[in-house]
Amino acid sequence: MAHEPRDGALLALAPAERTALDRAFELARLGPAHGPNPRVGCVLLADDGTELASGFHRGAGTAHAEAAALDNARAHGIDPRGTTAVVTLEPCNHAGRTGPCSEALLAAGVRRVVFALADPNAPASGGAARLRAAGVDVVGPVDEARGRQLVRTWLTAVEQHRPFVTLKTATTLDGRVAAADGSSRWITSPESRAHAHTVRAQVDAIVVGTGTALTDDPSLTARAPDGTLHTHQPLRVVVGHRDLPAGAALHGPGGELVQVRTHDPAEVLATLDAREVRHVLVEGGPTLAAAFVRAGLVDELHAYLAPVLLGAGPSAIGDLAITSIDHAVRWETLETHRLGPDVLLVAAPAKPGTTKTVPPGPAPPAPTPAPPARATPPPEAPRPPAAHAETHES
Ligand code: AOF
Ligand code: ZN
Repeated sequence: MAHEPRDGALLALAPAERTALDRAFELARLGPAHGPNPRVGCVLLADDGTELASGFHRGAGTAHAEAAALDNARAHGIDPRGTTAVVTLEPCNHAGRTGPCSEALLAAGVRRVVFALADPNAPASGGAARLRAAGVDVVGPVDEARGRQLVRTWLTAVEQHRPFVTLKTATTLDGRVAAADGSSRWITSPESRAHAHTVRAQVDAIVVGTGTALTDDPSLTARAPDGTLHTHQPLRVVVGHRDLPAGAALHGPGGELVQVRTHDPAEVLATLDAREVRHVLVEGGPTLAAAFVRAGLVDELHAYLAPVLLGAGPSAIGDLAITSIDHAVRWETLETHRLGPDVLLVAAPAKPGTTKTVPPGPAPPAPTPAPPARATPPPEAPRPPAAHAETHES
């Protein structure tokens, strides 16, 4: 797609447009993190830069952010003609679950459109070109990095045709998930477990192997600390061939239960992709976790580390067929958070060539300091109360 030059694209915006873009990103985050569609925010500006109306997308089947902003304007008796629409994602150009935003913006007489990220979703893309062809002043993409970060799980689905995978581990300092006798309740702190539940409430599916399902009899629900179920319950996916007993907790209240009778992570993800699952949380056990790591199908690691030692017992990740440190699977730490006595490490697969082991010999020159870990709050932690009840997860 041909667009305006990217370098300095943000700086070329009017200050009011840059502020409006920040606000559009804030609004987008009020939308649900789960679901098939991306989070999108939109602000309508008057010629003098004042915000006239705004909107965000509340999930598949509801109005897109641009349509929500136009509706919001009209509901307040504001004529959107001549306004500038500032959007986090390129307006869509397709009639899907709702009508094309390009046409809605044209019909409303919007004069200028600024967007952060081009829409890579082929069926929906082309909104910028359509608007330009109709004489609208269109500027974008102006902030691809921020735009991609906001919708990263959805982008994985659009670009790689599979859900984004977060692997969760909850271990002792020596990487164990249970004692030698199999007892495992509880290794991590209540704070860690509460955090893990807020993550569950924001994903589309939780995936475990049959081994874990049979041994631990988990319910795999997203719960508040008092045990009440969150409004959104992810799909509960059990991977493997063995049947679950009729009385398994997984048959109890919670998200839909799906069994995928395979040991191939790619097949699991293909099955879930066909159901428009965008973000899966793999919770174990060690065999399934190892299969996802070996297949290169983990995008993000959430490692909850408790200050506990066991010295024996199964570890979080099974055999990776690695016999030399040269072949270690290395990660890049993105964030660290303190959760009561525990630490949560959020990591992504290291990019090739960035984490070579230091060869023996004289000490290398001191490295430039790493950028500071991102600020709290922890990822996917409960957001501040949203203005709209259905988007507030707790
Ligand atoms: C959204 N919300 O605010 C915008 C989207 O499933 P549909 O028919 O609603 O279309 C979803 C696609 O539309 C989505 O994948 C993206 O490409 C585009 N833009 N989607 O859900 C929005 N602006
Ligand atoms: Zn749209």
